[in-house]
Amino acid sequence: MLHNDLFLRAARGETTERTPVWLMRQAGRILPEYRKLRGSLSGFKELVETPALAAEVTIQPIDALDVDAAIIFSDILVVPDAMGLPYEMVEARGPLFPTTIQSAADVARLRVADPHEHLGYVLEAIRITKKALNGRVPLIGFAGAPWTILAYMVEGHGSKTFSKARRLLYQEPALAHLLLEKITATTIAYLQAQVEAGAQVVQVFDSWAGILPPAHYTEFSSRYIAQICAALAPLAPITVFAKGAWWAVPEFAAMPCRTIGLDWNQTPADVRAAAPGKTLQGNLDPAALYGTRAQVKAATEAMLRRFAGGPHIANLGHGVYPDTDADNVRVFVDTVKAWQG
Ligand code: 1CP
Repeated sequence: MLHNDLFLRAARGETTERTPVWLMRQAGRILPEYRKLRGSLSGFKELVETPALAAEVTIQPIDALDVDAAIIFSDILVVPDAMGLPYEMVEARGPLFPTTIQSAADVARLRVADPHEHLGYVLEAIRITKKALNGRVPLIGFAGAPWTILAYMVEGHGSKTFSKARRLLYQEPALAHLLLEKITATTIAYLQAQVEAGAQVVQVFDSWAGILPPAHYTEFSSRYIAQICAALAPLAPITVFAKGAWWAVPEFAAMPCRTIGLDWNQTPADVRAAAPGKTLQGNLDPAALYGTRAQVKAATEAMLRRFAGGPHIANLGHGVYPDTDADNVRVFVDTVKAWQG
């Protein structure tokens, strides 16, 4: 039995006594207990691939910040890894793929991964986390959107422009679709397995949505997100967070996702009008947490007012920045909890 089911009810579109709150990237470097554990290991991958440790880190923000949901500690890049394209996490720089996808032969070599065989460590982390949470809060599973995963597989690392990945869409659209189909098949099986293992809500992160022009977004991203939503909707409520793709809201409104995540450039009233009936999640500017405590409180209250009039899950408009003061995160969380909208 869930002791605190506020997040789950809001994610199902039900009204709640107060607005639930969690933060994207809540498990990670903002918490001293995370940095301590991380420092004792060989690297990020060891943490992600050791289920008991991943579960420990997943629960840290529940203890430290008292948020209303846990998100399984993993990364979107475990999917290419499982498909046969391994990543490395370079200290202080981020992800790196030593080999990238450039040709039809490269795509042909990739497998549609079996989550039980190739991502069993995430599923085991979910099972351990669920047991340890013992119903305190719901657990969120996640995956990257196929377009964002393609972007890393083709580019090989983070980038401001992802110009290699975007070049592929112009020069070899059929090849891009073949790759997107393989990623989508893997992602659907992976999210289904996460739900089976105990994830109660799943979120799709399209972090690089905003670098595509709208027509390309429809063709190369949202059509695959729609397939994921159609496959998952009967199993669990789905959240779609597509950073920078404000113009795609009508497309998400037509999908069976329950919640739409907003970045900080979006206006909640506009999204409500374009997606009636959906729960909205977001969208405080992560940089607002660099303010004084009084400023954080005021900015959080202003955000809550903008979401009035429908179901809302409070969050930031993107992941919390690693150099954010954890005390200010607590002010954000406590302000949401005290809000009498
Ligand atoms: O040294 C470290 O500890 C590594 C930092 C780190 C962490 C804590 C990375 C590297 N990934 C993560 C965990 C992570 N990644 C979570 C954990 C759960 C939580 O939210 O608490 C999640 C949901 C992700 C998802 C993720 N990884 C996304 C989508 C969300 C987003 O922020 O846009 C993306 C784009 C990644 C790729 C990635 N992994 C790590 C970094 C630094 C990056 C971004 C690289 C880039 O800028 O391109």
